Order: sequence, then structure tokens, then C-alpha cells
Amino acid sequence: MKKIAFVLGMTGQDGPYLSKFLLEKDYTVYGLVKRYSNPNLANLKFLGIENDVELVTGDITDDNCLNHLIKSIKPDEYYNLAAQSFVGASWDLNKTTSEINALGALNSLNAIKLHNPNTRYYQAGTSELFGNSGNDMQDEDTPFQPRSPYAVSKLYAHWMTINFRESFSIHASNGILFNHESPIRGKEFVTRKITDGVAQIKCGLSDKIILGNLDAKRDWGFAGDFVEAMWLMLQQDEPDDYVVSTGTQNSIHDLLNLAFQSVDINDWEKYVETSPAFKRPAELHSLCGNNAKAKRVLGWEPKTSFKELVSMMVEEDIKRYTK
Ligand code: NAP
Ligand code: G4F
Repeated sequence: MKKIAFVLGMTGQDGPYLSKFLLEKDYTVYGLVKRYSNPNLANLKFLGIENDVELVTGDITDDNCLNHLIKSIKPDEYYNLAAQSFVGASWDLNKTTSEINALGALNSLNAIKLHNPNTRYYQAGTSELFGNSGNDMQDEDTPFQPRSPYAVSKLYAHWMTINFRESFSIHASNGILFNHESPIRGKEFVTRKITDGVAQIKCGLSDKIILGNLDAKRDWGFAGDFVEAMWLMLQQDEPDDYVVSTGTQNSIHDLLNLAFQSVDINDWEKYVETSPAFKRPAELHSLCGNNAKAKRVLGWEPKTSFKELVSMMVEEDIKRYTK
């Protein structure tokens, strides 16, 4: 019998990469898509899987809808990747962010408990939980100090996942994922904003990129590598929580250097401006994940270097402007 996976967040970045990975493992993949007047399946099309997944209409904030879908799909594995995932927007959208990210996780866990308790649950957690921890590297034992409404909403989902595991024996795991990017990353996130901006500059379509805090440091990996760790968590006998990261850190200056270098521009400073409009009410300065547990228990390793990731993203953005 083919295994059935239900992926929420199907139109985003990770949903399509995870679905492609699961299809290659011969899963039947259902994907939740919100109702739109103009559906956006561009990311599924980019990976060539738009006709291989079963799309169902729904919304994670609608508990009736999830109850009905769990009853009818009866998934073996449920990947909750649905979110208002842009930290920068979460101050203005704090209620929406909480309804989707926090209560959406609760709706999911309740639907599983009530209608198919053997479904294994993956919660898309985040390194944003750590805040400005003060540690050089963060691991599963680092205390959480969330600094944005986004991070606070994900903290609720993190603990609710653990609560359902401990109270009702649901196989529910938290992936605490550090930043991961790809050519289908949303253009508001800093990596894609830069690679898209560099591509436009290279193609003569623009002459500047306007950014916020250039001193922030992140542990950036490739989404295509990270989705394997999500799947591996649900293959373990026991549910647990894992940091997933590359263990290397770069600054936005490093990102700019590599992105511009990949198109042979070495004097990038003249193309980059900063504006307070892209700064946040509370910044998170430095993140770098210790992935020892994921390596040891899951046997997971990141495969793509930061340099390869940035080149891949710039290359794809240039293709989009030169088609
Ligand atoms: P993304 O590109 O922003 O995708 C989010 C997805 O959630 C989209 O498909 C979006 O649909 C969907 N969604 C939003 N509101 C929904 C609702 N009410 N009901 C159902 N679906 C809804 O995010 P991502 O980068 O793929 O990340 C996947 C998950 O991992 C998110 O939970 C994110 O918070 C978490 N995470 C991401 C990273 C990272 O670096 N990428 C790191 C740690 C954790 P629409 O497009 O239709 O709005
Ligand atoms: O690319 P970002 O918007 O990603 P951020 O805030 O780290 O969040 C992403 O990763 C999290 C995991 O740690 C996920 F949970 C979350 O869903 C999302 O995927 O910003 C990265 C850094 C920040 O410090 C920001 O202030 O880049 C800085 N930055 C500087 N200029 C900018 C800009 N960020 C954006 N988006 N746009 C700018 O112009």
C-alpha cells in the first residue's frame, strides 16, 4: 500500500520541495491550498509536480475543514508547513499570524487526535524561537526567547506539539529549522530579494537594492536538503524535536559579496542602499544551529554549501529575466 502524506503550505517554498521528495519515495501526496480567485501554483510548476499531487481546498484556521479532510484523507503523515512566515510582517499582522501559526497547529493536532490518531505529525518550528540567545550556537537545549509575534506564535505551536505527544501519545515532532532558501523562496525574504535584485541589475532592469539591517547573521541552507530531515523525523520510532541547520554562519554582507561575485560584479556597494523601512522593531542579530542531534539520530546532513545556494538562486533569477 502506498503511504499517504498530507502537506499544508503547498504553494509556499518548502511544500513543493517536500512533495517532490515524497513523490520520489512513492507516496500519494495531498496538498492543502487556500481558496483564491487566481490560484498560484507557480512553485509546484517550477519543480514540475503540479499534476502529480492531489490538491484539496482548505484553510488551517478552519477546524471543521481540517476535521473533514483528516477523516477523508486518513494520512499516514501530516506536515504542517502552513504559516504566515514573514517575520517582518508579523508585527502588523500579529493576530492573523497567531491564528494561522499558533491556532492552526492546534486545529491540526485536534483533528488528528479526534479522527486519525495514528497520523504522524510534523510541526514546522523555527530558529526564531531562540531570539538573541547570547550563545554562539543554538541547540535543542538552548532556552527560547522569542522576539517577534511570528516567533511567539511558533512557540505556542512548539509546546502544543509536545503537549499532544505527552498527553495523547500522538507521534508529533518539532523541526527547529534554521533559515533555508531556494530559487522559489518568496521575494520579500532577504536572500531572494538580493538574488532577484542582482539578476535585475545584471540584466539592466534596475540599478539598486534597498535593504534594512546589513549586519544580521544567519545560518542559511538549501530547502531541498532540509525537507529530507522533516521526513526522517516522522520515520523514527519515537517522536522528538530536532535542530536542522548547516552549522555555518554568514552575514548579509557575505551574501551580497557572493551574489554579486557570481555575476562578476565586485563593487556591489554602489548598488546597495539601506532604509529604515526594512528594519524591524526588534531585530535578531545572530543565529547558527548546532545540528549534531539531527546528524547522530536521523543520519541527516546538509549537502549544499552557502556559495552553491547563492549561485543557484542568482542563476535561476537571471533565467527568469532572460527567457
Ligand atoms: P512560505 O513560503 O511562506 O509558505 C507558507 C505556506 O503556508 C504557503 O503555501 C501559504 O499559502 C500557506 N498558508 C498561509 N496561510 C494559510 C492558511 N490560513 N491555511 C492554509 N495554508 C496557509 O513558507 P516556507 O518558507 O515554505 O516555510 C514552511 C514552514 O516552515 C512555515 O511554517 C515557516 O514558518 C517554517 N519555517 C521556515 C523556515 C525557512 O527558512 N523557510 C525556517 C524555519 C521555519 P499561500 O501562499 O496561499 O498564502
Ligand atoms: O530573510 P529574512 O526576512 O528571514 P528571517 O527573519 O530570518 O526569517 C526566516 O527564517 C526564519 C528561521 O530563522 C523562519 F522561521 C521565517 O519564517 C523566515 O523564513 O531576514 C533575515 C535577516 C533579518 O535579520 C532581517 O532584518 O535579514 C535582515 N534584512 C536586512 N534587510 C532583511 C532586509 N530582511 C528582509 N526580509 N528584507 C530586507 O530588506
